[in-house]
Amino acid sequence: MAKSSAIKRCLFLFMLIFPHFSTLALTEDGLVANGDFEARPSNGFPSEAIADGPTEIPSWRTKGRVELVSSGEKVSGGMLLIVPGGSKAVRLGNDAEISQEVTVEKGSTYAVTFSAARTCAQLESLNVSVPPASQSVDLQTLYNVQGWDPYSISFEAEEDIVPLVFRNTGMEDDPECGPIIDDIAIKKLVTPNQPKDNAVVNSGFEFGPWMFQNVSLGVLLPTNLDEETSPLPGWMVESTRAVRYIDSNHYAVPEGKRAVELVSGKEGIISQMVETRPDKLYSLTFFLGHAGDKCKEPLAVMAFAGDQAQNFHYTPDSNSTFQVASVNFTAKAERTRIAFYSVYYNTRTDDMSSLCGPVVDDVRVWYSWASRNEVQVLLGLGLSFWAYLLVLV
Ligand SMILES: [Ca+2]
Repeated sequence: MAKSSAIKRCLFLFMLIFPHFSTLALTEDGLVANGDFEARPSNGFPSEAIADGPTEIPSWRTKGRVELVSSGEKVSGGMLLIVPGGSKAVRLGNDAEISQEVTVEKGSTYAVTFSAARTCAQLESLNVSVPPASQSVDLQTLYNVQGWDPYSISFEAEEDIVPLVFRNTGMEDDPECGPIIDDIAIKKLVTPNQPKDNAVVNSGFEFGPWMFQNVSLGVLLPTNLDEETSPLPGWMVESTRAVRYIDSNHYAVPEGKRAVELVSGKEGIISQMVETRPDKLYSLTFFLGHAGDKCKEPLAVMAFAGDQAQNFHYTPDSNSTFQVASVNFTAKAERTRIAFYSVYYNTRTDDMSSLCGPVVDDVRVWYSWASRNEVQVLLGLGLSFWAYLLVLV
């Protein structure tokens, strides 16, 4: 008797506590609640036209003119609306926004991946914020011919529950203009441990934002000048245009499963400040490759290490999609900037408009066998040894 009542009491306590736990459960890596907008509103999808009026979007709060759009739908100009994934997406009108609360770990850094398309040729941009962090993503540049791209931004969680807000800050004359967004996912970022023999953090780009297995477009990383909160831990995108984060499921990746494709010419720069010791001689080595995405050659990168800059052309080899390149430099300070950009503006040979470029992976900065001074001392010793021998003979 006593035993069964104890069990009942436990069950009761469990039932009391469990819902509490479930509301506090951390948002898992991957799609946020109804992040693909495929969940059916209680009054049906607007295309079913049962009732006029604002559409409720399950799991999201909306402000202003937010519409659920369907693939195959046309705007008044006859242009087909682009729906990045599945059959539904949302379009944000002037000053409109959608938001939902996500449960995160205070103090941790998260990357948000989302797909976006512009609907009109005008300047369109999207503001993604997790207050107080906020970032505007420029949708003006079409990186690929499909008309949409996945993007990623990042934030540091200042609370355990934070609002994730997508807002169209634009003011278009045409109410049918405004960015379309879809496939919103979140991922908690981990900064990798640093190996002893390499000063570069996240040297193989294996740590980065969420990527959808079924999406073949990579993820664009827009400007991010804050190395502490970067969707690509350790790295900054310090230029006006984006670089593309690519995966080995859809691209030729030199090392591991992820790499970076420099798709914006001189306007797409990735960089990192690495720890160095002044006056020591270092080598920067990296893999320079072709993404296997029909990118038209020539491909070349400009690599920077401290005060050294060197240009490397990708020379195709039938056995490999990448080659090793290296730059020697003498560190001048405790921290040295390394950076890469694409020398050319490349496009794909099949559509002549999708942007592409050289791939960089497995970036290493390590001590050369001796510092320049030590080399000079050794050379000096060698010379005096021979001079001594000559004198003896
Ligand atoms: Ca890699």
